[in-house]
Amino acid sequence: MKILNSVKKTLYFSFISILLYPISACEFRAEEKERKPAEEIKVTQTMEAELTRPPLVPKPTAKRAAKKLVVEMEVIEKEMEMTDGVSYMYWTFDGTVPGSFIRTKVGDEVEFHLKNHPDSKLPHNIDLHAVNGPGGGAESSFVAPGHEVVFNFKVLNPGLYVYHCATAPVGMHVANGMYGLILVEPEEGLPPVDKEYYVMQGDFYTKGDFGEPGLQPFDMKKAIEEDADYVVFNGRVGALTGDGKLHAEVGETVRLYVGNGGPNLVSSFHVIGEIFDKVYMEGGSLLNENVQTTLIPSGGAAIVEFEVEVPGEYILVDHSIFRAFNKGALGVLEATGPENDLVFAGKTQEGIYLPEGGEVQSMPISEEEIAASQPPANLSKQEKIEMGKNVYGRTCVACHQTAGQGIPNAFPPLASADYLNEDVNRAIDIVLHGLTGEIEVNGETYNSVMTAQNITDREAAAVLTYIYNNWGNNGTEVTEEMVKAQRRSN
Ligand code: HEC
Ligand SMILES: [Cu+2]
Repeated sequence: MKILNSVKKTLYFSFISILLYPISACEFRAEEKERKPAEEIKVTQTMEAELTRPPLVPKPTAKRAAKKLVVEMEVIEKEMEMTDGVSYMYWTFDGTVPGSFIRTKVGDEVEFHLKNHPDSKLPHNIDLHAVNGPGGGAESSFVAPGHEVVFNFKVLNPGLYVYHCATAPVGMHVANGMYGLILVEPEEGLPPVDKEYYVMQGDFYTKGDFGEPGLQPFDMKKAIEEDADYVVFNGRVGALTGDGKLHAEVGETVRLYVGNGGPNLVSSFHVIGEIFDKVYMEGGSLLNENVQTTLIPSGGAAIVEFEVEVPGEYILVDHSIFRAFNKGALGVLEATGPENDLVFAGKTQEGIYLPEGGEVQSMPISEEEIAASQPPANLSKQEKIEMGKNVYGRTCVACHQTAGQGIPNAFPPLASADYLNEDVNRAIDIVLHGLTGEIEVNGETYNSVMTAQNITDREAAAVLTYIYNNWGNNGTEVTEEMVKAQRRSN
């Protein structure tokens, strides 16, 4: 009886479900009707795709219908500058790192032509993350030097996607710069903004350390160990600084298409001084708001948007911050236009903090006061030593230690230092301009970086005189004129 009962129940529920099924299926279809499946979008016209070099982005697609889109790309292996005095044999899509930006919209049927320049040494291919199909096109696009292949795909999913070479050894092709971005806009297009830019991070592995001059070959061991020498935006140190700065006017909305080619490192993408009003997380459809730093995985992307409220320089960084200041992951967006004191007023007050008295004094401001606070010129040797002691305590002591003894393997000694006593002009030069590379001090090798010290000529003369007249050094007196001469000679 019990069994029969449960069978009845099951039958009953099945019956109900059968009754309900057509209704829910109808509802589902109704929803689908509003958003036509991308496969069903018909294309009639053919159009040559506009491709742009970084940091530029092609025109929005909002105003056009889906089309047959012809993309022409060429693989070029070429030597380019990594940073001042350092070059690298890059492998590229269209001669830039990252490769050309491709802008499509849902429903587009892409006819992709991939050429491999006859001067190339190796075959290459392309895997586009925007493709639904084996290898993202990699298998169909394998192309030998001096050949061209054509393959076709329809873009179905809106989003910002990475493309990259996927020829073995894949890691090496990616590490040499073979990546870029393809944008698939939704049917209605992305909302309009004032400025759009294309930025892509990548990590590089070279035989020599950061800054070591010459043509630097790829280092497989460092790549496997993920020990990057360079982490950069748009293929090289300084691609987005100086002449490469990005621009916006105050009040404009900026949209950055940010990718990460890797091959290894995840980016903590951040713009110093700005908050992302919107982030299309991982380049997909999920919109986040009010974001400080967004993660961009290797082989991934994000679209970030912000309005610029105040003029000034906004610094693009990977907030894994040593990468920014020591490996190159730094760019600049310069905003021009009127100040807005309500949003940002800059430093409005600085006083001297006196905990005991609780009294806050203002800093000297008049020129006379500044002049009076400055020590007079033509100091005697003894006066220089006194002033130098003070300068040393403010600046050099952090690294070279209180008695100039240094720290083994990190900071060379200044006490009884043969290197220091050998050449006074060289020592002046080090204080003014910094020092990198291998040196030997008292029989020990150091290979590190001393940054240029931001001190006046008078302070430099004083601090060096102090050092030369202490801790067993040779008693040299350094004059302001010697420092000035050294500054001029560089
Ligand atoms: C941030 C740490 C740091 C600070 C601050 C610093 N140095 Fe250095 N200094 C170094 C390092 C590191 C080296 C070795 C660089 C290399 O290996 O190429 C060095 C090398 C030197 C040398 C040559 C080597 C030697 O031992 O004679 C002199 C001279 C020197 N520093 C003087 C100064 C003076 C003077 C100041 C302050 C005005 C100063 N440094 C501040 C880190 C520092
Ligand atoms: Cu390749």
